[in-house]
Amino acid sequence: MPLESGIQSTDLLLVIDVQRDFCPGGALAINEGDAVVPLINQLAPRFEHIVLTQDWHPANHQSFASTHNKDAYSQLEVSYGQQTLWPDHCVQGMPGAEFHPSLELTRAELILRKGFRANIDSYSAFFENDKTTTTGLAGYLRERGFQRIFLAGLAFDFCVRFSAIDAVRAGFEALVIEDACRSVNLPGTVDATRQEFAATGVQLIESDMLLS
Ligand code: VGL
Ligand code: ZN
Repeated sequence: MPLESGIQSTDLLLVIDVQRDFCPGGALAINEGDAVVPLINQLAPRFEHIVLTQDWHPANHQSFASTHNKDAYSQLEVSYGQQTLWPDHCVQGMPGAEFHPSLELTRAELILRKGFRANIDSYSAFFENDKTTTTGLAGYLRERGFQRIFLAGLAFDFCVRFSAIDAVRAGFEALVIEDACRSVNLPGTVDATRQEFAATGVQLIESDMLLS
C-alpha cells in the first residue's frame, strides 16, 4: 500500500545511529543491525533531504557500565532517573563510532552528533535523556520547513523510539519505517515502544509503502 501523498520536499529521512558498534561484531551489537543498510540505501534516493545522527560518547561516559564497575545492561539511578548501562560503544574518534561502511552517506545534509556530554546520555536526536537539554535539531528542522520526519535505523526500541516521540512533541509528524529498523530487545522494550508510539501518534510504516 503506497503512502497516500507520496514523498514531498517538506519530508525528511532521519537515519538514526547506523554505526559499526551497533552492527554484528560491534561493541553493542544489535541482532541483524546491518540489515537496515541496504534498505536505507534504497530509501535514501527517494528523499530530497536526509539527516543522520551519530552516537558520539567521550570515553568514561556515564552510560558505560565500565565507568561504574557495573554489569552491562544493569540500571543506575542518575540525576535524571534510571539509566541503562551499556558496554562501551561509539567512543568519539574510534572505529566503532564510524557509520557502517556500506551506508550511502553522500547526500546527507546534516550529521547530528549526540551523547557527547560526559554526564548525560542522549537516546533522542532532539533532547538528551534529562529531557531538558536540547540538541537544537527541532529548531533546525523547523527553520528549514520540514513537516514529516521519516525515521529509520538503530535501535527501534531506544534511539529511534525516543527520537520519534520527541519529533511528535516538537510538532512534527513522525513515521517510523519499521522494517528499516532493528531492536536491542531488552525485556519489554519493544512492546513498550509500540505502546508509546500508539499513545503519542507516531505512525509505523513499511518501506514498500515508499518504494513501490
Ligand atoms: C543507542 C543504546 C545506547 C541507540 C545508543 O542508538 O539506540 N542505544 N546508545
Ligand atoms: Zn550510546
